[in-house]
Amino acid sequence: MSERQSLDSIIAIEHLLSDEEKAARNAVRGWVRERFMPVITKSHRDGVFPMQLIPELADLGVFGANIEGYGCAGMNNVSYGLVLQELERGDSGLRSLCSVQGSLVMYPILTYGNEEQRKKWLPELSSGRMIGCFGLTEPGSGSDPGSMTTTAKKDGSHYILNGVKAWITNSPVAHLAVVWAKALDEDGAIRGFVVERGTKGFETPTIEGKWSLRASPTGEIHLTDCRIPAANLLPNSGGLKSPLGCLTQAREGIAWGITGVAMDCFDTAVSYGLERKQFNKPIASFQMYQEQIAEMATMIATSQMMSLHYGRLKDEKKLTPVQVSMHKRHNVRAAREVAKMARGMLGGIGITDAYPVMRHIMNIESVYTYEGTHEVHTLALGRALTGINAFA
Ligand code: TGC
Ligand code: FAD
Repeated sequence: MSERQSLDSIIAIEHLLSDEEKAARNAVRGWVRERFMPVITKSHRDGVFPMQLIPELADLGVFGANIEGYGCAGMNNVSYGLVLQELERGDSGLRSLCSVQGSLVMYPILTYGNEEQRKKWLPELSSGRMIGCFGLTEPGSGSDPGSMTTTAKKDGSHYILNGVKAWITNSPVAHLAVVWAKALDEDGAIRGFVVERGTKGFETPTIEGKWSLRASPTGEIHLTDCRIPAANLLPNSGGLKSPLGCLTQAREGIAWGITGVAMDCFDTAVSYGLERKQFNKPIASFQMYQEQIAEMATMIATSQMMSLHYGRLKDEKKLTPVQVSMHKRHNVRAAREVAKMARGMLGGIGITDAYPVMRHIMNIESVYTYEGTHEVHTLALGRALTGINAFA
């Protein structure tokens, strides 16, 4: 036997984190272990999010954690990334809830809203008293959101919204939705609107039959002559770049978060391999098992290093959308490979929920697709690196 080293000690980036960053990460890591892990297997089986935990999440400061003011924690982007990593180590649905709330609902209200709108909604959202959702995708408009058909028609001091949004995280439980629509009185320019639950013509049916992100509520948004006050228009939104700006925030969080899944799969496979014996030896002693451990460790190291680098760039306000595309594309693919290896390394029991790996594998399929599919980010990078736009 030789001395065992931790993956953290080999990656050796701990000393590059401040005490504040480590404290934010450790607080969420402890909460996930003590409060979330005991309930996630049943939540996943039942296909429900443990809504009773939302006040505790708000107390941890995870909603809009990188926003200053309005009751938000005001963390830097590295701390926020580490928080998302720890949430997603628990379950991608848990990280999704926080990503949508912070990056896709609070961020557009902060960035494209006026002060009155910020004061009205941001404290409700940071405290978890309100849950929000983000309606961009439609049944006929996914990777190409510019082709959306949802419309907003000005009618005196109101707008009338019509259309259907599909695949919307949290819509069945949301108190409000940030909805993107083409404004008919502005030559079809895309604008953002806040629609509150209870408004006539606003329905949010659940999408049933999901085998991925089972602990995350996903639904549609049906807008049928839905009449909202004109004051609910986000006045500084305009054009496809507004929703895409929100996606840049959320994609960066996903890139950080998904490595938590890879870390959980790695830890599970290493522990299992050291315990489980075949041919009178721990299976971790076999060369092919060790090769997979080495591959997984290297992918996690690369992902973490990329996250830290891009997190620091974001804190310097230098991070660009194409860098975020590379980050999301790389880290999600790496986690998908790590999780697949871990599943095989657990043998038969790996297909059950006795271990978290199969649940992570199922979840990753959504993460691979949402917030820009793997192929969309490939082409975003291809466009930047060649100057040729393959989407056009
Ligand atoms: P394109 O001509 O490239 O851009 C239009 C305007 O937008 C600007 N822009 C961006 N701005 C900020 N961030 C980005 N990532 C941006 N990408 C582009 C661009 O500069 C331009 O501005 P301007 O001033 O010239 O008007 O637009 P395109 O129609 O060619 O589309 C490009 C493409 C395919 C990359 C884009 O449409 C895209 O990203 N498609 C993927 C759609 C997507 O990701 N949907 C996600 C829906 S939300 C979701 O999945 C939530 S899951 C949440 C969870 O549970 O965690
Ligand atoms: P399509 O765009 O039809 O793509 C199908 C396939 O074709 C993909 O493999 C894609 O990569 C490929 N493809 C498409 N265009 C090209 C191209 N030009 N070149 C090469 N390949 C291409 N949306 C929201 O607005 N809000 C949410 O909260 C939200 N939450 C979601 C939660 C879940 C669980 C899921 C699964 C999705 C969610 N989405 C949400 C929607 C998500 O963003 C879309 O599913 C995603 O953008 C892809 O769109 P699509 O499903 O219509 O697939």
